Amino acid sequence: MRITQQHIREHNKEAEDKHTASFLPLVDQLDGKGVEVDPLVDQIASFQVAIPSWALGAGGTRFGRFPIGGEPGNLEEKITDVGLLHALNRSSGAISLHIPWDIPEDTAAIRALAEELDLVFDAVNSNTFQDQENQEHSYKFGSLSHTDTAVRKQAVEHNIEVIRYGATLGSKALTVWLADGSNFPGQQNFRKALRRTRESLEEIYAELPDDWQILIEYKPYEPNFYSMVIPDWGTSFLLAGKLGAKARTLVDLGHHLPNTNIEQIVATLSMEEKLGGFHFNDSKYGDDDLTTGAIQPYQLFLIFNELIEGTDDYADLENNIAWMIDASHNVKDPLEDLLQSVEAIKKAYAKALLVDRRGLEEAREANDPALAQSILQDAFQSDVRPLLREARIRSKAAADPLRLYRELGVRDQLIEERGSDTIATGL
Ligand code: PSV
Ligand code: MN
Ligand code: MN
Repeated sequence: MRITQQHIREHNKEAEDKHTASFLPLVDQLDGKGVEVDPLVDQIASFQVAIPSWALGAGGTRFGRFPIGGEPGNLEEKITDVGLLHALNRSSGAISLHIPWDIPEDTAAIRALAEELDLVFDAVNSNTFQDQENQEHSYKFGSLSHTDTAVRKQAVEHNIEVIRYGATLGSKALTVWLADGSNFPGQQNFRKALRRTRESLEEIYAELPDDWQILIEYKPYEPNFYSMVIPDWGTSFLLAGKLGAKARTLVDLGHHLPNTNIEQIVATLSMEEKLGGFHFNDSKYGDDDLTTGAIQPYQLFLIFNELIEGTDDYADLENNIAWMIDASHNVKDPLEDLLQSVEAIKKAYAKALLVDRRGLEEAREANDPALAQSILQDAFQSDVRPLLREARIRSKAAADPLRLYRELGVRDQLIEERGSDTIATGL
């Protein structure tokens, strides 16, 4: 299945009149506020979000899984799926791999396929939260923090192997998420577990190429329900500080207790130059991994507002942070879901770019909370959809990616090619 420029052109031709009718009044309105539209559209167009290889199949819960058919059965097919997304929105030009689910057997062919689809490889993820077939030691009681040196060594070696795989594909970061922790008070010595984790991470850090980063993810609970070895940003930040300049914190939006002020965490990490990347998703209760922006779009906007507050150079912002999605569930077509997540992220970015920064700062300095709030909400309530559409049209993407996806019957074609009884690796 390929989406061609011909498909895009025909679709965009049809969308043209309606688009112009909504875009031109917005240009007038922004002009009136002194906002230059062209650079804004360019910034929105260039912003890319990486797609997780593990979210391309229907997700499951521990109660069941309902395959949708046409799911990618190997790495080539996963890359092909991300290529479809990127052809539709020109905003998903990267894939994040998870080893050992995505071991590149023929590196040259994998690289060639990615290049052909205009994709790059974002952070590679290690997996020490499951036991693999033929694995010598079990991770049942932890990996990098395990009491047994042999288990820790195996987990360290796995991470080093992941770096090697990533390097062959041009990745520049390793993401480490640990399921390590305990289920019952008294089960684990907190101090020893954290010290062992640090030592294991130091061994991995020593193997990082010069231009790489290690991104340390945190999570307050699950699969362990009493304690996690890296439960929060403070612990991740502490470890990243001890490791050195190439170590940073990764913020997965679902990895916080309800009502945590994530935007403030983002502000502090970015101020300290320790913000390495994101796993975008949304949630109402826990690590729900719902479509980004589906539940709390204002929070997403406030996060981008802090990111923009902390930068003078948007290219730097776009290039120095790993922007990744980590969402997956069991009721939507995953490709449609990912198109919606990317759209929501770019909307939040565009709205944050519209904030009257000078006005906001003056209101803050004057201790005027009502004015500060209305400045923020003025940007948040702007309808930026015409700006995003214009950015897509200029990048030769589809005016309405989801619509074109459906019109072309992409899922049906994938089912025809790959069958209806497919299962993709992932969670
Ligand atoms: C764990 O909940 C997590 O968010 C980590 O990022 C993993 O790498 C990912 O899910 C997929 O397993
Ligand atoms: Mn994650
Ligand atoms: Mn998660």
